[in-house]
Amino acid sequence: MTKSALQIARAAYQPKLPQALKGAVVAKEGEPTQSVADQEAIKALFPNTYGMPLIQFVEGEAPAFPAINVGVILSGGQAPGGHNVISGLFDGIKKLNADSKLYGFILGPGGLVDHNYKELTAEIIDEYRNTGGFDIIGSGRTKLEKEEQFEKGYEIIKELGIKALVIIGGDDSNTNACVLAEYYAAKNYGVQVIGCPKTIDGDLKNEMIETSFGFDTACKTYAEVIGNIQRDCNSARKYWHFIKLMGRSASHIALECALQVQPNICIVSEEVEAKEMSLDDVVTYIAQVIADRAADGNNFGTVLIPEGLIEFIPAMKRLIAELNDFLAHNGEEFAMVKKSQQREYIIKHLSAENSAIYASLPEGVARQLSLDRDPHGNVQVSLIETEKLLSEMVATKLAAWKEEGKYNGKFGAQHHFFGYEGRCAAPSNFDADYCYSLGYTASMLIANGKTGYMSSVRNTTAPAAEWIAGGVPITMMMNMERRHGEMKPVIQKALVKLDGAPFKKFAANREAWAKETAYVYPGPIQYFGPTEVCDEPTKTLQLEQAK
Ligand code: FBP
Repeated sequence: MTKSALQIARAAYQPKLPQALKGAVVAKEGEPTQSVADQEAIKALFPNTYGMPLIQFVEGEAPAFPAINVGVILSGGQAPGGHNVISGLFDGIKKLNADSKLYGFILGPGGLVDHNYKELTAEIIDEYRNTGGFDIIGSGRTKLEKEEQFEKGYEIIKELGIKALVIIGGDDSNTNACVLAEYYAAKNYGVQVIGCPKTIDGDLKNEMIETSFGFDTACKTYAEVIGNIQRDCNSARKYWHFIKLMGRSASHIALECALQVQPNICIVSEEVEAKEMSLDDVVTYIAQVIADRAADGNNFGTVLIPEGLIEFIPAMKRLIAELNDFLAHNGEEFAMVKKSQQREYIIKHLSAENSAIYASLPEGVARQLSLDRDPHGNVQVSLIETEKLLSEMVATKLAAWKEEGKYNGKFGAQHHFFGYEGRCAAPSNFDADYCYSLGYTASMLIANGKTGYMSSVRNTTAPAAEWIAGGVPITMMMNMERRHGEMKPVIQKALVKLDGAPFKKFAANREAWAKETAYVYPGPIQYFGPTEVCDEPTKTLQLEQAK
């Protein structure tokens, strides 16, 4: 395989570990824990894994450890640093005993069920250290939730003599990891299950999990290109750039990028919902900023849009809910309708309120809303071109204002969607270190016989040597939520908090950023150089952790 010069140099990078993990490690147990809500219900569902104590690893004397076989799964969307979680896990179990083995299940949780795996040897691991992507074993979105899947998985686990399984995933995958840990514990199968917090979306975080891995690198990658666009638009001064950013429901990525680049506009879905804004309110807000800048002679700017926005606009949410229901029941008939008549078909069948909203949408967006749902029955928000929807509607409003003499600028729009570009970027130093530490910590949780825990590394705004490594019982992060019409135990999703420091910082500055051209150009991620350039955590983490 031909490698770039950076890849070759980067392979030699030794990720930093917390001081406590550098030598022999012992587990210090804290107080028993409780779930964040619905304690009785969660306790009843997880009798074997509920209430376990928090774990912190400290330096100490560790006994000799027998060789163990461990399995690892990458679950869901890619996030920079996944390969380092695996190399940290590999180095950890090898340090415990050089005869330990690591097996990777291929293409996500489906690999466990289908018995599709490969042994990850030192040669393979060395090829992937500090690289982006999940291609070492691939990833997938199969949900591990049925008893027959757990039993199929157990067959191969037994065959390979696997003692512990590490599931690297987001909130849903870690919820499933916890259900699996409980199942194997209840059956006395002697298989431990450990989770690792992954997702570029940044929505798997809480008191004990400061950030999910990949968020740092993905945001820095997007912020680099948004910065470049800002410099371009400040040079040509003729375009408004509408930039949609990945992140599923939560607006963490858009907010973090806004804090890094100081755009003219950033929409935060959670605020739109809290203020019960309509689509027209959002369009009016954007158009007003554009008109105000035009009055100052500035016919250019940037608008950041979180990809989940549409679902947070109350009226759109109602429309999508009815569409989901309608398509679930009439999907076959709908598929038979000629493409050119599908729009009319939907308009005819929806309730009056939703039909009117649907009819008012630009054709392309209306079509995207009626496309196939994902395996969980959700609209695939990354396929909806919200950036075009907003810019078209803004253009219409500005044209009307022009007629009324309220606007006399020129409006030219460019559209971008940044998502996949950042998910497999080579991990920043932060993610390389954080991920390696998470993987290494997972090996220590395994060595200490733990199951149903998520690997946790805290104090992450301090230098890596001062990070605190340990484990958090996954049940501690759970509450009951309605999913597909049933109450289910799930890890609470972290949306942007409007009273949190990152949003407050943005809200305090946005008026100035709208009017002035206060762009910041973060430039590309740096791997070699001064620590303040190479190791800086996200603005979100810095603001959240500032005591
Ligand atoms: P995870 O939640 O699995 O980490 O995935 C994150 C994400 O990148 C979202 O931001 C995005 O909406 C989605 O995956 C896209 O999914 P797909 O890769 O299936 O197109």
